[in-house]
Amino acid sequence: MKSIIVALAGGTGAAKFLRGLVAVVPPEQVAVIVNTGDDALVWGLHVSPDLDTVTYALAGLLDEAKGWGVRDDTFRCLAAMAALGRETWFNLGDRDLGTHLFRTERLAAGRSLTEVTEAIRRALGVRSRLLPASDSPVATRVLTPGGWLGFQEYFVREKARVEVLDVAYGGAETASPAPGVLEAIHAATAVVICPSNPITSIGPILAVPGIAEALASTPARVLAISPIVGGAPVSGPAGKLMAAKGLPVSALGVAQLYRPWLDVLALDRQDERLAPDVAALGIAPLVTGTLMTDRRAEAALARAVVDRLAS
Ligand code: FO1
Repeated sequence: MKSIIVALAGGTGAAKFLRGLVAVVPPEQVAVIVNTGDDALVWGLHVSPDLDTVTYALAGLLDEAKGWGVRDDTFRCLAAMAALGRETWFNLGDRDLGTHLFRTERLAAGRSLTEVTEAIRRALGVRSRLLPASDSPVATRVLTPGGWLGFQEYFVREKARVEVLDVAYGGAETASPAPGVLEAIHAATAVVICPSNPITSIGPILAVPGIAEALASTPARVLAISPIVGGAPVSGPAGKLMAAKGLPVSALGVAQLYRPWLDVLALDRQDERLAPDVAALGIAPLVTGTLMTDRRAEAALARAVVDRLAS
Protein backbone atom coordinates (compact mmCIF):
# COMPACT_ATOMS: atom_id res chain seq x y z
CA MET A 1 0.00 0.00 0.00
CA LYS A 2 1.22 3.51 -0.80
CA SER A 3 2.46 5.28 2.33
CA ILE A 4 0.83 8.64 2.95
CA ILE A 5 1.75 11.24 5.54
CA VAL A 6 -1.25 13.37 6.46
CA ALA A 7 -0.43 16.81 7.85
CA LEU A 8 -2.75 19.24 9.67
CA ALA A 9 -1.71 22.75 8.77
CA GLY A 10 -2.22 26.45 9.35
CA GLY A 11 -0.21 29.19 7.61
CA THR A 12 3.43 30.26 7.73
CA GLY A 13 4.99 27.70 10.13
CA ALA A 14 3.16 24.89 8.38
CA ALA A 15 4.25 26.14 4.97
CA LYS A 16 7.92 25.96 5.98
CA PHE A 17 7.59 22.49 7.48
CA LEU A 18 5.68 21.19 4.45
CA ARG A 19 8.34 22.59 2.11
CA GLY A 20 10.87 20.58 4.12
CA LEU A 21 8.64 17.52 4.11
CA VAL A 22 8.29 17.41 0.32
CA ALA A 23 12.06 17.77 0.09
CA VAL A 24 12.54 14.49 2.00
CA VAL A 25 9.53 12.40 0.86
CA PRO A 26 7.81 12.29 -2.54
CA PRO A 27 5.22 15.12 -2.62
CA GLU A 28 2.57 12.69 -3.90
CA GLN A 29 2.89 10.86 -0.58
CA VAL A 30 1.79 13.92 1.39
CA ALA A 31 -1.81 15.03 1.99
CA VAL A 32 -2.49 18.26 3.86
CA ILE A 33 -5.65 19.13 5.78
CA VAL A 34 -5.73 22.91 6.01
CA ASN A 35 -7.37 25.35 8.42
CA THR A 36 -10.21 27.46 7.02
CA GLY A 37 -11.02 29.31 10.26
CA ASP A 38 -9.04 32.35 9.00
CA ASP A 39 -11.11 32.62 5.82
CA ALA A 40 -12.60 36.05 5.22
CA LEU A 41 -14.67 37.99 2.74
CA VAL A 42 -12.64 40.93 1.45
CA TRP A 43 -14.34 43.23 -1.11
CA GLY A 44 -16.78 40.37 -1.66
CA LEU A 45 -13.96 37.94 -2.44
CA HIS A 46 -13.47 34.63 -0.62
CA VAL A 47 -9.95 34.70 0.82
CA SER A 48 -8.57 31.45 2.27
CA PRO A 49 -5.22 32.60 3.71
CA ASP A 50 -3.94 29.27 5.02
CA LEU A 51 -4.93 27.29 1.92
CA ASP A 52 -3.18 29.90 -0.21
CA THR A 53 -0.07 30.09 1.97
CA VAL A 54 0.37 26.30 1.82
CA THR A 55 -0.42 26.17 -1.92
CA TYR A 56 1.96 29.02 -2.79
CA ALA A 57 4.72 27.54 -0.60
CA LEU A 58 4.48 24.13 -2.27
CA ALA A 59 4.27 25.79 -5.70
CA GLY A 60 7.44 27.82 -4.98
CA LEU A 61 5.48 31.07 -5.28
CA LEU A 62 5.25 32.21 -1.65
CA ASP A 63 6.52 35.61 -0.59
CA GLU A 64 8.90 34.22 2.00
CA ALA A 65 9.70 37.55 3.64
CA LYS A 66 6.04 38.18 4.50
CA GLY A 67 5.10 34.50 4.93
CA TRP A 68 1.91 35.00 2.90
CA GLY A 69 0.93 36.19 -0.59
CA VAL A 70 2.79 35.80 -3.86
CA ARG A 71 6.47 36.69 -4.24
CA ASP A 72 7.11 39.96 -6.14
CA ASP A 73 3.40 40.75 -6.25
CA THR A 74 2.24 44.31 -6.90
CA PHE A 75 -0.57 46.16 -5.09
CA ARG A 76 -2.03 48.44 -7.77
CA CYS A 77 -5.59 47.25 -7.28
CA LEU A 78 -5.21 47.88 -3.53
CA ALA A 79 -4.08 51.45 -4.29
CA ALA A 80 -7.05 51.92 -6.62
CA MET A 81 -9.43 50.70 -3.92
CA ALA A 82 -7.81 53.09 -1.40
CA ALA A 83 -8.35 55.95 -3.85
CA LEU A 84 -12.00 54.94 -4.02
CA GLY A 85 -12.23 55.14 -0.25
CA ARG A 86 -12.48 51.40 0.48
CA GLU A 87 -10.79 49.78 3.48
CA THR A 88 -7.35 48.49 2.56
CA TRP A 89 -5.92 47.14 5.81
CA PHE A 90 -5.98 43.64 4.32
CA ASN A 91 -3.27 43.70 1.65
CA LEU A 92 -4.44 41.80 -1.40
CA GLY A 93 -1.78 41.64 -4.10
CA ASP A 94 -2.66 41.85 -7.78
CA ARG A 95 -1.57 38.34 -8.64
CA ASP A 96 -3.07 36.95 -5.43
CA LEU A 97 -6.34 38.58 -6.53
CA GLY A 98 -6.45 36.16 -9.46
CA THR A 99 -6.68 33.28 -6.97
CA HIS A 100 -9.45 35.02 -5.01
CA LEU A 101 -11.43 35.93 -8.13
CA PHE A 102 -11.17 32.34 -9.36
CA ARG A 103 -12.18 30.88 -5.98
CA THR A 104 -15.10 33.29 -5.52
CA GLU A 105 -16.39 32.79 -9.05
CA ARG A 106 -16.18 28.98 -8.85
CA LEU A 107 -17.84 28.89 -5.40
CA ALA A 108 -20.65 31.10 -6.74
CA ALA A 109 -21.02 28.64 -9.64
CA GLY A 110 -21.71 25.89 -7.09
CA ARG A 111 -18.30 24.25 -6.71
CA SER A 112 -17.17 23.24 -3.22
CA LEU A 113 -14.08 24.68 -1.53
CA THR A 114 -12.52 21.20 -1.87
CA GLU A 115 -13.05 21.25 -5.66
CA VAL A 116 -11.76 24.79 -6.02
CA THR A 117 -8.68 24.01 -3.89
CA GLU A 118 -7.98 20.98 -6.07
CA ALA A 119 -8.26 23.09 -9.25
CA ILE A 120 -5.87 25.74 -7.90
CA ARG A 121 -3.33 23.18 -6.70
CA ARG A 122 -3.32 21.42 -10.08
CA ALA A 123 -3.01 24.68 -12.00
CA LEU A 124 -0.02 25.70 -9.85
CA GLY A 125 1.67 22.31 -10.18
CA VAL A 126 1.42 21.26 -6.52
CA ARG A 127 1.80 17.49 -6.30
CA SER A 128 0.61 16.96 -2.73
CA ARG A 129 -3.08 16.60 -2.01
CA LEU A 130 -4.61 19.67 -0.31
CA LEU A 131 -7.90 19.42 1.56
CA PRO A 132 -9.74 22.20 3.37
CA ALA A 133 -10.79 20.91 6.80
CA SER A 134 -14.42 21.62 5.93
CA ASP A 135 -16.44 22.85 2.96
CA SER A 136 -18.82 24.67 5.28
CA PRO A 137 -17.79 27.93 6.97
CA VAL A 138 -15.91 27.71 10.27
CA ALA A 139 -15.09 31.25 11.36
CA THR A 140 -12.53 31.87 14.10
CA ARG A 141 -13.63 34.80 16.24
CA VAL A 142 -11.71 36.50 19.02
CA LEU A 143 -13.35 38.08 22.09
CA THR A 144 -11.65 41.32 23.09
CA PRO A 145 -12.66 43.88 25.74
CA GLY A 146 -14.38 45.75 22.87
CA GLY A 147 -16.39 42.72 21.69
CA TRP A 148 -15.99 39.91 19.16
CA LEU A 149 -13.70 40.38 16.15
CA GLY A 150 -13.29 38.24 13.05
CA PHE A 151 -9.86 36.60 13.01
CA GLN A 152 -8.43 38.87 10.28
CA GLU A 153 -9.80 41.98 12.04
CA TYR A 154 -7.94 40.84 15.17
CA PHE A 155 -4.77 39.63 13.44
CA VAL A 156 -4.24 42.09 10.58
CA ARG A 157 -6.33 45.19 11.35
CA GLU A 158 -5.57 45.26 15.09
CA LYS A 159 -2.11 43.66 14.60
CA ALA A 160 -2.96 41.16 17.39
CA ARG A 161 -2.29 43.93 19.93
CA VAL A 162 -5.64 43.85 21.72
CA GLU A 163 -6.29 41.75 24.81
CA VAL A 164 -7.85 38.36 24.10
CA LEU A 165 -10.52 37.04 26.45
CA ASP A 166 -11.73 34.05 24.45
CA VAL A 167 -11.66 32.38 21.04
CA ALA A 168 -14.60 30.68 19.31
CA TYR A 169 -15.07 28.75 16.07
CA GLY A 170 -18.39 29.96 14.64
CA GLY A 171 -20.26 27.32 12.65
CA ALA A 172 -17.97 24.47 13.70
CA GLU A 173 -20.66 22.53 15.61
CA THR A 174 -22.75 22.09 12.47
CA ALA A 175 -19.85 21.76 10.01
CA SER A 176 -18.74 18.42 8.65
CA PRO A 177 -15.26 17.38 7.57
CA ALA A 178 -14.65 17.97 3.86
CA PRO A 179 -14.85 14.88 1.64
CA GLY A 180 -11.74 12.76 2.07
CA VAL A 181 -10.59 14.27 5.38
CA LEU A 182 -11.62 11.45 7.73
CA GLU A 183 -10.67 8.82 5.15
CA ALA A 184 -7.20 10.38 4.79
CA ILE A 185 -6.64 10.35 8.56
CA HIS A 186 -7.77 6.74 8.87
CA ALA A 187 -5.71 5.54 5.89
CA ALA A 188 -2.57 7.54 6.80
CA THR A 189 0.76 5.88 7.50
CA ALA A 190 1.47 8.76 9.89
CA VAL A 191 -0.17 12.04 10.90
CA VAL A 192 1.82 15.22 11.58
CA ILE A 193 0.42 18.32 13.26
CA CYS A 194 2.48 21.17 11.78
CA PRO A 195 4.07 23.83 14.03
CA SER A 196 1.02 26.06 13.68
CA ASN A 197 -0.90 28.13 16.21
CA PRO A 198 -2.70 25.48 18.32
CA ILE A 199 -5.67 27.75 19.01
CA THR A 200 -6.35 29.55 15.73
CA SER A 201 -4.77 27.24 13.13
CA ILE A 202 -5.19 23.70 14.47
CA GLY A 203 -8.10 24.51 16.85
CA PRO A 204 -10.62 25.25 14.07
CA ILE A 205 -9.71 21.96 12.33
CA LEU A 206 -10.19 20.00 15.56
CA ALA A 207 -13.49 21.80 16.20
CA VAL A 208 -15.07 20.20 13.13
CA PRO A 209 -17.00 17.21 14.52
CA GLY A 210 -15.29 13.92 13.74
CA ILE A 211 -11.74 15.15 13.12
CA ALA A 212 -10.39 14.89 16.70
CA GLU A 213 -12.14 11.52 16.98
CA ALA A 214 -10.42 10.38 13.78
CA LEU A 215 -7.04 11.38 15.23
CA ALA A 216 -7.82 9.35 18.35
CA SER A 217 -8.91 6.25 16.42
CA THR A 218 -6.53 6.19 13.44
CA PRO A 219 -4.04 3.32 13.57
CA ALA A 220 -1.39 5.81 12.38
CA ARG A 221 0.99 7.42 14.84
CA VAL A 222 0.22 11.11 15.45
CA LEU A 223 3.17 13.47 15.94
CA ALA A 224 2.91 17.21 16.62
CA ILE A 225 5.66 19.80 16.34
CA SER A 226 5.48 22.42 19.07
CA PRO A 227 5.22 25.97 17.68
CA ILE A 228 6.20 27.23 21.14
CA VAL A 229 9.94 27.38 21.77
CA GLY A 230 11.50 28.61 25.00
CA GLY A 231 8.16 29.79 26.40
CA ALA A 232 7.17 31.93 23.40
CA PRO A 233 5.68 31.30 19.98
CA VAL A 234 8.15 31.22 17.07
CA SER A 235 5.87 33.81 15.42
CA GLY A 236 2.40 35.28 15.84
CA PRO A 237 0.01 35.52 18.77
CA ALA A 238 -0.15 31.82 19.77
CA GLY A 239 1.14 32.64 23.28
CA LYS A 240 -1.62 35.15 24.09
CA LEU A 241 -4.27 32.86 22.64
CA MET A 242 -3.06 29.83 24.59
CA ALA A 243 -3.03 31.92 27.77
CA ALA A 244 -6.61 33.04 27.00
CA LYS A 245 -7.56 29.36 26.89
CA GLY A 246 -5.87 28.78 30.27
CA LEU A 247 -2.94 26.80 28.87
CA PRO A 248 0.72 27.20 29.84
CA VAL A 249 2.63 28.95 27.03
CA SER A 250 5.15 26.17 26.52
CA ALA A 251 5.65 22.92 24.64
CA LEU A 252 4.00 21.33 27.68
CA GLY A 253 0.86 23.43 27.08
CA VAL A 254 0.79 22.12 23.50
CA ALA A 255 1.16 18.57 24.85
CA GLN A 256 -1.73 19.11 27.28
CA LEU A 257 -3.99 20.43 24.51
CA TYR A 258 -3.25 17.57 22.09
CA ARG A 259 -2.99 14.87 24.75
CA PRO A 260 -6.27 13.01 23.96
CA TRP A 261 -4.84 11.73 20.68
CA LEU A 262 -1.12 12.62 20.53
CA ASP A 263 1.61 9.94 20.41
CA VAL A 264 4.80 12.00 19.88
CA LEU A 265 5.64 15.68 20.50
CA ALA A 266 8.64 17.23 18.75
CA LEU A 267 10.06 19.96 20.95
CA ASP A 268 13.06 22.18 20.44
CA ARG A 269 16.43 21.44 22.04
CA GLN A 270 15.97 24.65 24.09
CA ASP A 271 13.02 22.92 25.78
CA GLU A 272 14.76 19.63 26.47
CA ARG A 273 14.10 20.04 30.22
CA LEU A 274 10.35 19.68 29.48
CA ALA A 275 10.82 16.22 27.92
CA PRO A 276 10.19 14.29 31.19
CA ASP A 277 6.96 16.26 31.80
CA VAL A 278 5.80 15.51 28.24
CA ALA A 279 6.62 11.83 28.78
CA ALA A 280 4.67 11.88 32.07
CA LEU A 281 1.56 12.78 30.02
CA GLY A 282 2.04 9.54 28.06
CA ILE A 283 3.43 11.37 25.01
CA ALA A 284 6.84 10.38 23.66
CA PRO A 285 9.13 13.44 23.35
CA LEU A 286 11.30 13.97 20.27
CA VAL A 287 13.94 16.58 21.12
CA THR A 288 15.30 18.13 17.93
CA GLY A 289 15.98 21.47 16.22
CA THR A 290 12.58 22.93 15.35
CA LEU A 291 13.58 26.46 14.28
CA MET A 292 13.26 26.57 10.49
CA THR A 293 15.65 29.41 9.73
CA ASP A 294 16.49 28.22 6.21
CA ARG A 295 15.75 25.44 3.71
CA ARG A 296 18.29 23.12 5.28
CA ALA A 297 16.67 23.53 8.71
CA GLU A 298 13.21 22.90 7.20
CA ALA A 299 14.39 19.67 5.60
CA ALA A 300 16.35 18.62 8.72
CA LEU A 301 13.23 18.96 10.89
CA ALA A 302 11.16 17.03 8.33
CA ARG A 303 13.84 14.32 8.22
CA ALA A 304 13.87 14.01 12.03
CA VAL A 305 10.06 13.72 12.05
CA VAL A 306 9.92 11.16 9.23
CA ASP A 307 12.69 9.06 10.82
CA ARG A 308 10.91 9.10 14.18
CA LEU A 309 7.62 8.08 12.58
CA ALA A 310 9.33 5.23 10.74
CA SER A 311 11.12 3.91 13.86
N1 FO1 B 1 -1.22 39.14 6.98
C1 FO1 B 1 -0.91 40.36 7.44
O1 FO1 B 1 -0.30 40.48 8.51
N2 FO1 B 1 -1.27 41.50 6.74
C2 FO1 B 1 -1.93 41.44 5.57
O2 FO1 B 1 -2.25 42.47 4.97
C3 FO1 B 1 -2.25 40.15 5.04
C4 FO1 B 1 -2.87 39.98 3.81
C5 FO1 B 1 -3.08 38.68 3.30
C6 FO1 B 1 -3.62 38.50 2.03
C7 FO1 B 1 -3.81 37.23 1.53
C8 FO1 B 1 -3.48 36.12 2.31
O3 FO1 B 1 -3.67 34.87 1.83
C9 FO1 B 1 -2.93 36.28 3.57
C10 FO1 B 1 -2.72 37.55 4.08
N3 FO1 B 1 -2.16 37.74 5.33
C11 FO1 B 1 -1.87 39.01 5.80
C12 FO1 B 1 -1.81 36.60 6.16
C13 FO1 B 1 -2.97 36.11 7.03
O4 FO1 B 1 -3.73 37.10 7.60
C14 FO1 B 1 -2.44 35.28 8.21
O5 FO1 B 1 -1.10 34.96 8.09
C15 FO1 B 1 -3.12 34.00 8.38
O6 FO1 B 1 -4.49 34.10 8.41
C16 FO1 B 1 -2.61 33.30 9.66
O7 FO1 B 1 -2.24 32.02 9.33
